[in-house]
Amino acid sequence: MARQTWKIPDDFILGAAASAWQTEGWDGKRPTQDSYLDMWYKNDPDVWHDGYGPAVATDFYNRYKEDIQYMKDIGLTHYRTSINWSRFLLDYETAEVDEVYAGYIDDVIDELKRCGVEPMLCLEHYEIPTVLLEQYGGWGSKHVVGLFAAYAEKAFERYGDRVKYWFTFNEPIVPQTRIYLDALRYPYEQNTKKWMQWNYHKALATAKAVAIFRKRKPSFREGAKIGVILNPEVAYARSSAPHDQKAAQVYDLFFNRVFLDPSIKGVYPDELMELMAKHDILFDHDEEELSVIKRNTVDFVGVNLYYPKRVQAPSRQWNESTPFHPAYYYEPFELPGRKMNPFRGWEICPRIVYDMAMRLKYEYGNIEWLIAENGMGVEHEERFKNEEGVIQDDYRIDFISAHLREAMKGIADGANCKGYMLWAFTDNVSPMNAFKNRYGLVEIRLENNRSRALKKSACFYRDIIKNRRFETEEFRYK
Ligand code: BGP
Repeated sequence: MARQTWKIPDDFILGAAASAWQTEGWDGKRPTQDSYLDMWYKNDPDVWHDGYGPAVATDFYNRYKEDIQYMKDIGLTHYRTSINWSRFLLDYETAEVDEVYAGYIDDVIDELKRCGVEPMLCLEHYEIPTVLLEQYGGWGSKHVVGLFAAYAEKAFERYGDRVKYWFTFNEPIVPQTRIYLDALRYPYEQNTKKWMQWNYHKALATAKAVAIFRKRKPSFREGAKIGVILNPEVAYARSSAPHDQKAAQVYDLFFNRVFLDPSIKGVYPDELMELMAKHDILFDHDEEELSVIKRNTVDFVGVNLYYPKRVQAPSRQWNESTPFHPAYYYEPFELPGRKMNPFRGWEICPRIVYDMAMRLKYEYGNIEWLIAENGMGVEHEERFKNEEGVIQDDYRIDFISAHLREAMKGIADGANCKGYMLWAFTDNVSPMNAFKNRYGLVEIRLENNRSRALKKSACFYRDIIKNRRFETEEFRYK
């Protein structure tokens, strides 16, 4: 097969991502500062792979200097993590800052900058404080939206002089989809109306944070911008038949446009409003809130892209006593011969990057965006070690190259894609899967006091950052 060489624009971001709760560990955390993830792990440690959870994670809280040295060595242009809301404040009602934790974030930012790595901060990567879930029902509450806005303001105040790239949420749809739509996560309650209320309040919280950010912006770093990281799943219909097309279109409304449209266009799609009313899951809202959303759309978007969503028209009868779930309108379709990552159970389909790029170009005003996460989690990577003990993760190199190639094709066709952030910088803790599937450029050796070691992919990434070019084999899409 012919090899192709791809040139990467000089200003294209080539970074890596992580989050607070998946890396930091609990060292220094006060007993009152549990996040949702901490609470879930404490209540249900057995559902976490090998019983390992966020308690120690990668111990980034103590080892960030060492990790940032690796970032410098690889040459990452940017590093994204989150501020842990539950730890950043001592009092969530008054937004009193915890100086110890805030000082640690100061140090991380300064160290990154000293090493030539631009920090990106996200305000919530599922780290809602537990007490807000217990007292107010979490994102079901309008009061919590206000508390988030107050927290955002404190974070902007503290770090706005040094941090240029801000995000309100990472994948805001995910926790409530797992909790209330599919009842797969603690407290395992199926409640579609709550799911939609959480979706709405997070869109509103983004708009409120954007409004505060814009007010404060003159004192910020030049070029500072605020966005949200979404995980729209490129939805492919099984066929061109109208019923399959409709399945994909409805899937897209409930899972993608529910955040894309309010965040970028400032309005909800009429079709979605109608469907919500029809199924009695319309969120509680008023005109003033909708106008806040309308006036405060994001500057740019982060898009997490891992796999496509393939759907077909439902073939089974829906039992009328089953609570409404968007799956009323679709069922998953498995493409025969699809290429899979068997460890995560996700289809590998690099074309999603190009298709998303074109969608943002034509349907969302060609807003500036970046691939905020893309990566490949693999189990038992130790079997790929060479004689020197370096993991030979050629599959990850192929995976990155294939997805980057689609980004380059998109840019050639006018996409406004500004960067690629690999998930993840080091191996880290996944919800429930913990350290089962490894994603990092840098290996974490749990058995050896969590020592770090570069994988082969880290050297590949260093090369492409330095040389601004990479090669791929041309292959046909599945
Ligand atoms: C994204 C999340 C990340 C990360 C990643 C990998 O959805 O934003 O936090 O976990 O997926 O998925 P997983 O950890 O479930 O394997």
